[in-house]
Amino acid sequence: MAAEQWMLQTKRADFDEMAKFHHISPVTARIIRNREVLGREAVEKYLRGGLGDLYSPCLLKDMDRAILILKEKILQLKPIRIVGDYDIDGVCSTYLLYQALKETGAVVDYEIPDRIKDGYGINESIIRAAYEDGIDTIVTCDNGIAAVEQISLAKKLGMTVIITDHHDIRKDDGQEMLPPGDAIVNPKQEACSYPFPEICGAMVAFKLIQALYEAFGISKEKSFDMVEFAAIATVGDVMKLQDENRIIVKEGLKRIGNTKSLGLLKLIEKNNLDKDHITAYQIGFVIGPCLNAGGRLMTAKLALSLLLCQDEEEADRMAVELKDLNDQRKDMTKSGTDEAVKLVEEHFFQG
Ligand SMILES: [Mn+2]
Repeated sequence: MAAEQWMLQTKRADFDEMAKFHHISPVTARIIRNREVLGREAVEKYLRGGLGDLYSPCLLKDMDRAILILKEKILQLKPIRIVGDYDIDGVCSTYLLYQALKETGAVVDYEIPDRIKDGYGINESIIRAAYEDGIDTIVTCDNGIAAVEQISLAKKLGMTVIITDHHDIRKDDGQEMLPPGDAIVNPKQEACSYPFPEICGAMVAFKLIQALYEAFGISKEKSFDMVEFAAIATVGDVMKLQDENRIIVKEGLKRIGNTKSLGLLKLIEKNNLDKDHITAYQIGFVIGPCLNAGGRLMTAKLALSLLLCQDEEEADRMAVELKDLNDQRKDMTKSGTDEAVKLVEEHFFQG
């Protein structure tokens, strides 16, 4: 096996002094410097950052509004519907919000849009169904920011809409095109001064949960109990592992073995992984694809049922089913690749 090659770019900095100050080797100091982590505080956070170093949820624009509205709706027992998405970030966001809202005593359910049938994100049929079901408030996660017409319809029908998302905002002639939500929590907004906007949808949801728990006097520790799902989504949605993302992934991986989700433990077990030593690689290439197999609506709903499941036998059955679905998808990809290689060879490389 070829040895790894590490390139050490030389930059003008006093590595020895830095190493001494942070109690690290000069080589580590140099690597950190080369990763553009600058300043003593940033370096310390990089090395020893923990959950206490996460940014305050209040730094997100509209967070206070979102919490004010949600708290009132929860206390009035108004029916709330979470609308997620069916990739890994959407599934984790939905799971997080659903668990947290239930914790606060909310009347809540969830829905995942059918991307193949209705296109990406929240759509008109979901809005109409929510209206017919007597839903008072819709909370989106990992989607919603682009749904200008759909949210307008929901408003016209008299519903309250809270948007939580992390996707880029569409612009028309340099103007941001924002949907008419009652609160829009998305760090990509121009008017939002959140220090690190490169977070995934589940992280935005996690921030909302932290603020909500504070409003309900629920301990911060309770929100930390769910950190593994923000970590799984951060890796699965391929976010840069810097700043806050690095902390959440580090802490999430540490805590995954103690997860409250029986379904997640079953999925780890069925894939023959060691729950106490899960790596980012295993999240990205084993656990993630199982929660996301084929990117189909059915799988997303099954994944959510698995994560929420509290029955041992049922969880076992669903974990096996998701693993099988992922194995099938892998086989299909493999035979598709083989087929493509064969085609190219026959058509272009005939001797
Ligand atoms: Mn996402």
